[in-house]
Amino acid sequence: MKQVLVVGNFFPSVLDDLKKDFDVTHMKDKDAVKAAPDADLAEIEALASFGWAPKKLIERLPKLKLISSFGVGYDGVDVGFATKKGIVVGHTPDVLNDDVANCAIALLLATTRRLVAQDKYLREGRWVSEGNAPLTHTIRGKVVGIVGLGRIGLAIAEKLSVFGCETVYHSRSKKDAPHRYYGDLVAMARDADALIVITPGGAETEKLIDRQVIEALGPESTLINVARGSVCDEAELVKALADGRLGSAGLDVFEEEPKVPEALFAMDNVVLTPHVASATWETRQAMADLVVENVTTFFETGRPKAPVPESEELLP
Ligand code: NAP
Ligand code: 8YV
Repeated sequence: MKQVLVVGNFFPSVLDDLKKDFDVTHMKDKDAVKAAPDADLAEIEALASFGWAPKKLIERLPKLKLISSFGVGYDGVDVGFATKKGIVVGHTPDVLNDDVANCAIALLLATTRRLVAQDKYLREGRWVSEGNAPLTHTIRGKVVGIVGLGRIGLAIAEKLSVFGCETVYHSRSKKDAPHRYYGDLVAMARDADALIVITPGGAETEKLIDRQVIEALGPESTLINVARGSVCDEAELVKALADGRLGSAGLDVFEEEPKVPEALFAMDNVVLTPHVASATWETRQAMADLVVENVTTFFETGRPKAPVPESEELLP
C-alpha cells in the first residue's frame, strides 16, 4: 500500500477517506514532522498539508510523488523545487470562490458602513448618551478596483454588480471580461474608491500594494485585502491609516499570521478578520474532499483532479 503523510488538523473525513486506499501517517503539526526520524518519512509517496511544503521538508521525503495542498494559494509550497524533482502539486481551486468572494464583499460593506464601530457605539450606550451615530458612505455608484481578476476576482466582480458598483481591474494580463482594465495599478488606485486585493502571494506579488498605491487610493478610499499579507506593505498601510492618508481598510490576511499589528486594534475605520474567507463548514468540507480526490485521482490516472499550472509539464 502506498504511504501518505497527512500534516495538520484536517477534518476526520480526510483521514477516513484516505485510509480506504492508503497507509496513512498523521502528524498533528509542523513541529511533529520536524521531530520525526527520517526513517518514518522514507517511504512516503504523497503529502497532504495546509499549504506547507518547503524545500527542507521535500528533501526529507525521498519517494515523494505528490503534494496535495489544502487551499487554492500555494505560496507555502516550494513548487519550483518540487517540479525540478518531478513532484506534482495539487490544490483546491474553485470550490471556495463563492465564500471567499462573499467575505470580500462583507469586508467592503462592513468597512465602508463602519458596522463594527456602529455595533460598539450602541453597546457602549452612546446612542442613548450622544444620539445618532455618524453617517457613513454608500458603495452604490463607487468604482471598485479588483487587483487580480482570476477565479475569485471574477466571483467578486459578479457580486459587486448587484450593489451597483463600477468594477475595474488590474492584473499582469488583460482578461476577456466586461470591465475596464488598468495595466498601471497606481492609475487604477487613483481612480478607485476601493481596491479589493485577491492575487496569489509569493515573491511575484510581494508588497504589490506599496506606499505609492496606498497614497494613490487616498484618504476617502478603502483597501480590502483577502489575498495574502505579503501582498501589502503592512507597515506602510498602518502608517497611512494612522495619518489619514488612507480612509479605511478591511483585512483578512496579515504579514505574520497570527500576529496582527496592535496599532490596528484601536482604529474604528478598520475591520479585521483572522484569515477566515473560506472558513465555512460547507466550503472547508469541499476543500477537504478535493485534497483527498487529488491524491486518489493522481495514483489512479497519473493526474490529480486539480493540479497547479506549474505541474502541467509533468502530467500526462
Ligand atoms: P487565480 O484564478 O490564479 O487568480 C489570480 C489572479 O491574480 C489572476 O487574475 C492573475 O492574473 C493575477 N495576478 C497574479 N500575479 C499578479 C501580479 N504579480 N500582479 C497583478 N496580478 C497578478 O487565483 P484565485 O483562485 O482567484 O485565488 C487568488 C488568491 O486568493 C490565492 O492564490 C490566495 O492567495 C488568495 N486566497 C485567500 C483566501 C483567504 O482565506 N483569505 C482564500 C482563498 C484564496 P495575471 O496572471 O494576468 O497577472
Ligand atoms: C485556506 C486560503 O483556508 O485557499 C487559500 O489560499 O488562504 C484559505 O482558503 C488556507 O490556505 C488554509 O490553509
